[in-house]
Amino acid sequence: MPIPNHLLPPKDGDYYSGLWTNGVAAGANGELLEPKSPIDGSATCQLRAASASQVSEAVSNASHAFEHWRTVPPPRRGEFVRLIGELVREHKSQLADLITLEAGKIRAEAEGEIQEWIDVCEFAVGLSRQLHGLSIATERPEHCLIEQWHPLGPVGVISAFNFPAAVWAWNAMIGLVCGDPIIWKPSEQTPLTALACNQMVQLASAKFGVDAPTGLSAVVIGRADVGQALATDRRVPLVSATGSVPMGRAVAELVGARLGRSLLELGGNNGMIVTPSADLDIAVRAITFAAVGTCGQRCTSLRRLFVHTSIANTLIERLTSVYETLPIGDPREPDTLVGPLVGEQALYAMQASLAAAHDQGGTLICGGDRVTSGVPEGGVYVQPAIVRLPVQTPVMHEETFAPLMYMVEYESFDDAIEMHNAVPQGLSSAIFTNDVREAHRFIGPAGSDCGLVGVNIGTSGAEIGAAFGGEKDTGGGRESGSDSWKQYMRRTTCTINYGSELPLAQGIRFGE
Ligand code: UN1
Repeated sequence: MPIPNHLLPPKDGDYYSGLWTNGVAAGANGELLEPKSPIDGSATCQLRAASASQVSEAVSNASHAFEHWRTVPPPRRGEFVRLIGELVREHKSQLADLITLEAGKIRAEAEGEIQEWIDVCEFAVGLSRQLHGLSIATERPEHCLIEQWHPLGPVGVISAFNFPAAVWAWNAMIGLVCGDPIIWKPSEQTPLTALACNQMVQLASAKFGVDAPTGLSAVVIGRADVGQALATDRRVPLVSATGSVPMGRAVAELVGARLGRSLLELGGNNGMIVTPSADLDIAVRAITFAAVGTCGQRCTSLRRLFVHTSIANTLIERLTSVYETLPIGDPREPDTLVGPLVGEQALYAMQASLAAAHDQGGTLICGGDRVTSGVPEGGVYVQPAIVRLPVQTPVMHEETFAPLMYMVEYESFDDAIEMHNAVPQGLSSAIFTNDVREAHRFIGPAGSDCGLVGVNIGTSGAEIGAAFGGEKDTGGGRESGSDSWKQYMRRTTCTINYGSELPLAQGIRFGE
């Protein structure tokens, strides 16, 4: 697959640099990386990683850029993000090519991911005129009490391979209008996408002029120690991390130890309840997209299905017939719906979970085998699997990042909710029902314990306008829309005395 070179920064000899700060390659001196395309296992590029000690340089440049950027009026910062959005629209197709190459996403989903970036640009532009505080009633005469929001400082973003552009964009576009420079540690699996994203910001910077310092956007590509360096640096007041629970825990501990802020979007183990009144036509479509889309490699992918006994066999039959005809293969082909897993490790994890489910009394309903014919050689392709279990067993408490969905029957709605909530993770959830009582119980305080709760939709594919994130082991963070922007700013409570007396709060008299 030819890499669209005009999108990427120049190479340093044979290698791409894994360190970009102040708009230039800054002599990365870490190990040499050769990421493989999930499509066919071929090397996508050679890249010299940044070393942990080089993170400090990117943070210094970002801190310097912050000194100016925080003083630029927010709507003008919005103008900068508008320019980025225009460039992304222009390069949508080529950016999507890079996502397909590096993450193995099918075309429609890769374009959808870039659309998510465009959407969040538009949201951020509007937001740039709405970073509002409050005026609060004060108990003192001739006083004024207001809350303001100010830029926070350089924001560290750690992201995963499966959303190599959008997750950074949620953080970066919002952070930029809030007045914060962004230092990004992307996955080592998807460096070209990250470099191309950074190019868009640099191009926008060049158009925008001096108000947008080049240090506003940095990329530091490297191993876990690079993320640790970012998490440890006191000059980075907020670290937003998306990925596994162990990674998030490590980041939170490092950031917490220095009393910084972390924003975590970690694993999901998402469930759906399908009730007797469900519209099975749309349920089957929603389940299929949520369970097999992105080859089951979204944090919002559907992994646990709780189906009422009265409709379990019908639903399983309908799902099986859809699963049997799923076009699996090269994600570049327009008809493919299921592309590759990211690599061999993902296949082993899926096989291990299938074996554990079998040992725990599960029956394989369909799928689970590696596909070797009709797919590009060198990639890891699998048939999405459904396993039926008599009860929710320990394997169902774990997130397996693959197209593997467990199904358990229920009789009472209370049991379904209890099983649904009985896992450590709490990202996304859904119910299919036409019963208004069930729907409201599920979205109510004693219903789903997740951050994302859907009725008659699947668990994946959230819009950018609302807050995105989840509870429990998912980490509690909220990114993207709604009031998530507040995390990228610091709040000041200002009390202004415009009188000539000095009344103290709480009526205290002090030496009068
Ligand atoms: C992720 O998998 O980390 O809701 C993010 C969704 C996408 C984002 C997924 N908008 O499925």
